[in-house]
Amino acid sequence: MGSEIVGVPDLGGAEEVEVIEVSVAVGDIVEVDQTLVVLESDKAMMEIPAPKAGKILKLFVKEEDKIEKEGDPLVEMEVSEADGSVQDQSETAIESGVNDEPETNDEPGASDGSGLEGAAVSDQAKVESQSSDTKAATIPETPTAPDVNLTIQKPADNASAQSPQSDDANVPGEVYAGPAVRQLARELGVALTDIRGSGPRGRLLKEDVQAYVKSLVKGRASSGGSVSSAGGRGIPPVPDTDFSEFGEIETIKMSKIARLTATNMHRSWLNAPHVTQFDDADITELEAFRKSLKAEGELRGTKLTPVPIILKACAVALANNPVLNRSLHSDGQHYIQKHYMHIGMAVDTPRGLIVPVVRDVDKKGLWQLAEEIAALAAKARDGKLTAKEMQGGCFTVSSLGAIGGKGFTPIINTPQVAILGVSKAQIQPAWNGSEFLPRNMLPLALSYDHQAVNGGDAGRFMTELVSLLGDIRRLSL
Ligand code: CAO
Repeated sequence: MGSEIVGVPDLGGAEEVEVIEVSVAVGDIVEVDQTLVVLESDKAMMEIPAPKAGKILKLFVKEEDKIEKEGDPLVEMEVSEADGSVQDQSETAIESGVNDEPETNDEPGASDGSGLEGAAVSDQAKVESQSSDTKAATIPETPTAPDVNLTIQKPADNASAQSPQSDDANVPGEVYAGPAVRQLARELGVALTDIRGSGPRGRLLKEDVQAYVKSLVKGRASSGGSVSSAGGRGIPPVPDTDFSEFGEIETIKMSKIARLTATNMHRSWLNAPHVTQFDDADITELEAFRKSLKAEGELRGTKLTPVPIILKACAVALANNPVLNRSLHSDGQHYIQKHYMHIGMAVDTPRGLIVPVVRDVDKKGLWQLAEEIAALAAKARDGKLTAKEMQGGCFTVSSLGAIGGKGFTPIINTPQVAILGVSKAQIQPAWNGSEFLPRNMLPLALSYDHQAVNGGDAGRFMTELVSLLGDIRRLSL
């Protein structure tokens, strides 16, 4: 047994070097390459690893100490005599996405104009030290100059930073993490930039990576594993919060419908790139017509609300714009064009949101639709819908008209590719070319899946829908 002092290595000209972490304590048994101390300069972060296995006898530095010069002692270790060789500092490696960093780009976060700010926070583009200033000019016998891993924190400005292997590329901002942590993150397939560091100055520790992965696994499990992170950076989970710290709380069990709705909304939101298009339909004449049918409705025992008329208009607009009556095939190569016109209708019930489907809307008259809608809504509220009555929709209408609001962006009921959100109609001044007139305007919002529907398709559908609702005689054309 003998003792050995691990000292400050060649700093490659770095200035204002500070101890940001002492990773061991006196008495610790350490493995070869285990991090002893972490230094940070204006340019880089350096992990000082144990050159050999052994026991920590003495610490010469503590966190926030300033390093005076190369060779200053950091740690004294007890090591086996048989293993007492001093390591050659020429093995020093630089971990960086860059080779020759121009001085002008030294500020963390500085843009290089490539749009890849922060991309050099790469742990993959490993460059063995070749330039003379990164090698030790003199290797002191004692203290030992260990292998040093230097992680450059500043942004890249050359092509090497754009290595497709870089898990941090394209992500602005600094990442304070040593090579071992980066290695771990790489092995686990997580991006360092998604993880919050709990070490000094926000430095990422192995424990942070492990805790992050645990939380992801937990998040996936609780969402029924429906969240796919394949090919992307995954979805950072919302951290658990103890709300009782801030006041009185109560934990309420979600109903099955609420849980299903949450899963379906989450899946739709994540799978369909949503675009929402807005317009207002002038339903002044429609409303006059509807009111004129009130007495007849009473005789029939049916009330004609705007919803059956909106469904009918949607069926006509869908027939003329069949792109919105499609679903995407799961093979990613085909569309499935539907030649039937079943339209879902969102119903607000005390147990949650339910969407019964009105079948063959295109083939039915307004009174029949009104009856079916009222019957389905009643069944939905009473919990008496059959599974079949909720299946097979091509498109959905969600009407909040009776509740209020000027507009909302509905979430598509996938695998459908579009949904219409209807808000409360209101009298608005409308310009007829010579004067403002009070008109009853119905706000509409069409959300569509931009994988299947283009803006032009949606625009044509919406324009036709507005025109149909503006003059319902057109429904019969
Ligand atoms: N603007 C102004 N008034 C409207 C309107 C609109 N867009 N839509 C309906 N109304 C009026 C109706 O004309 C009726 O008034 P009158 O009695 O004076 O004629 C009144 O509001 C009540 O209508 P209703 O709700 O009984 O019937 P409906 O056919 O309009 O709606 C249904 C049926 C099932 C769609 C509705 O009851 C419902 O549940 N809506 C909520 C849907 C929902 O929750 N969507 C959100 C999904 S995402 O969370």
